[in-house]
Amino acid sequence: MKTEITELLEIEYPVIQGGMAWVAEYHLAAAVSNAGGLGLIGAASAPAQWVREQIRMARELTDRPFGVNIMLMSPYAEEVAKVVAEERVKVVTTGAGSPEKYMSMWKEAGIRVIPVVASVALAKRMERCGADALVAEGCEAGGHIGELTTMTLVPQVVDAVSIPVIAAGGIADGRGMAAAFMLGAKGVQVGTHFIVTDEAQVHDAYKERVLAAKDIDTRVTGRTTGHPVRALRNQMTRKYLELEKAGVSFDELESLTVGGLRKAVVDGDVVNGSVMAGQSAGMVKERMSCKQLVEKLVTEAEACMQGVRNDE
Ligand code: TUI
Repeated sequence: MKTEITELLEIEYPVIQGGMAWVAEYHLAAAVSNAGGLGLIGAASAPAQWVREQIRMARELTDRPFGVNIMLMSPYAEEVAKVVAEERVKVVTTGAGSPEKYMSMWKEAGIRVIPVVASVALAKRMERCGADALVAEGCEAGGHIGELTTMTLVPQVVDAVSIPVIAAGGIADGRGMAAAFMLGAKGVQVGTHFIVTDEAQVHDAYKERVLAAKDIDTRVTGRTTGHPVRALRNQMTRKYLELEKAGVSFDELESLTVGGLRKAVVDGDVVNGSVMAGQSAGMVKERMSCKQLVEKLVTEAEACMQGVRNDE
């Protein structure tokens, strides 16, 4: 399946795995890249040395291109930005901010830079400062989100820039992938479904919670604090939303979520932890390998697009 994204990234299929904090480590990234997509190591809030080790371990498992996602709110963002340049990682994606100040360093290192954006304004700024492509992430996604849905964000970003756009948020099967192409995207980024893959080093309780999720099971905490985060509902989200409604301080709210993602992913505490997942969790019903998931997405999307043609 050739698109501007497969050409740019030198990959087989235009499927990028989300750079999910704690979930996207080197086993997952290498498995997705070996399956013909683009695997990402999620640097999240980890120190630079951890990221360097992850890059090197991924290289032991795959000869194919993979990337690193840099979470720009991380206290280590600057050091991690240098590490990916030193290691000459093939692709960098960024989230939760603007990577403008690192752009020239990355371009000089020959890195393909793909910022994740949630608005047209940031998309245009990123194109001006040299981004090779963009991920337009709608608020169906899990974790830290913007305001617009994928359905409305993707076409507006596509119209505003001339670099290729990858759609993210709410995409978990070939129908979603085909729909993204209809909106003008040249690839998709999938997060939630990769959580339940065999290669994802995620506590089984987290995987089971995603597999059991119903359509209306996600909640967004932090809308009032300026840090909206989507996760599966549990005791933590219930408490957070109650306190948020009562107008308690930012620090008090934050104390509920500190270390919460680690608690869920590593310890399997899906009651008090932060079980980040997108709205597509309701469609994720089956465990499979990364290879099976990438191939399922592509085969279904192709069948979908063929079906549309046959209906004409
Ligand atoms: O970054 C994400 N998703 C994330 S980051 C994350 S780590 C975290 N952990 C605990 C609490 C909070 C975060 C979990 N999920 N997605 C990409 C994304 N970026 N979504 C939205 C944005 C975004 C939002 C505003 C990007 C830029 C922006 O404004 C920047 C500017 O300067 O205009």
